[in-house]
Amino acid sequence: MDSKYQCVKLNDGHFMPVLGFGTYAPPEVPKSKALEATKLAIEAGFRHIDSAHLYNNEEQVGLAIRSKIADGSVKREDIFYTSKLWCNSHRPELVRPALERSLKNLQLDYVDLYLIHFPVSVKAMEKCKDAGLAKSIGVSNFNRRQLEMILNKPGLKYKPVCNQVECHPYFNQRKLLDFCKLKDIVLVAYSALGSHREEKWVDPNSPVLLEDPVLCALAKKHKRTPALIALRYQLQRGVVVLAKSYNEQRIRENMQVFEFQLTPEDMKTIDGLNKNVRYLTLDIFAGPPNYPFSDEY
Ligand code: NAP
Ligand code: WDT
Repeated sequence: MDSKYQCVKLNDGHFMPVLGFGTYAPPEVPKSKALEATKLAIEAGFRHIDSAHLYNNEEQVGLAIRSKIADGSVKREDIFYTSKLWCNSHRPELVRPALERSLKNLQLDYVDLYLIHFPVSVKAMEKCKDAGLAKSIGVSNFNRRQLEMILNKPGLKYKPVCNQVECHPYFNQRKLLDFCKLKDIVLVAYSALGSHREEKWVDPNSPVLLEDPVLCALAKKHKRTPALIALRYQLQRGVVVLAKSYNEQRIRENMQVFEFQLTPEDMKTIDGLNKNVRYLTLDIFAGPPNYPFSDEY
């Protein structure tokens, strides 16, 4: 059986825990909940924590991490913390100051991973790694063409270690996953549990992932929950998976992903659910060349 702190080795030699804690919540949720939930997540055994400048909670998430360090539960090096560069700081001279602002909010010396939240340029990110402010750098919401553009850049110093994208049984990213594996880039799945349906960017008519009859039947068979089936599916296909919850019981439940296994037939069954349902689409970014979601993958 898998160990609780299972990690993947990134292409720059650092390690990333395969289960991550998602910290985003809609703006109407009080920020104090991020503090509470992140502490509960660390207590439950999460060691990979995903946030971003955009989420406006780095102060609370940083406080949670530091308080679990202060009470002796974990050391800084036990935690893998991801932040992300938002679009308002894409100009090269704004990148490092943006990371330094995140670090100041967090009250941490470095982040483990710094992602470009939405497709643009890279050079200034490499300098953050060289300065030790980010142990690793990666990207998010990049399609294959955009990844290739980066990988083919003359003088590229560091390959992105990961591409964090929407990925779940209704949108399983098989082709992008194969491409990433070929290039030794880890695919990190967000909205792996079907995303925040209450948010304006999620189509209310889209099917509810965790109510899927096939996932429910598999949950019954394994005496688990549809959420655990959706998380386990990703681990067994080599995807690092994020799970957001601000609820103590569900935070604990999600750690059970290491306690059972799906059969190869179960995996095939879940593969069969793929049906091009993307929960996160952002029309305001539409238009070439940077909009990532017009290409097939
Ligand atoms: P998600 O992980 O798909 O979770 C969706 C909802 O599922 C949560 O609101 C949660 O509600 C519920 N849930 C959690 N565990 C459950 C369980 N065991 N049973 C039933 N329901 C459960 O949410 P997400 O925020 O879309 O994605 C996860 C993280 O990925 C984010 O928090 C963020 O860190 C990252 N992300 C990144 C991007 C990007 O552009 N890079 C985009 C989206 C997300 P409760 O809190 O009530 O439990
Ligand atoms: C697609 C659509 C990509 C929510 C929207 C990016 C929204 C980023 C989260 C996030 C966007 C966005 N989140 O964590 O739930 O930039 O608006 O990371 S977004």
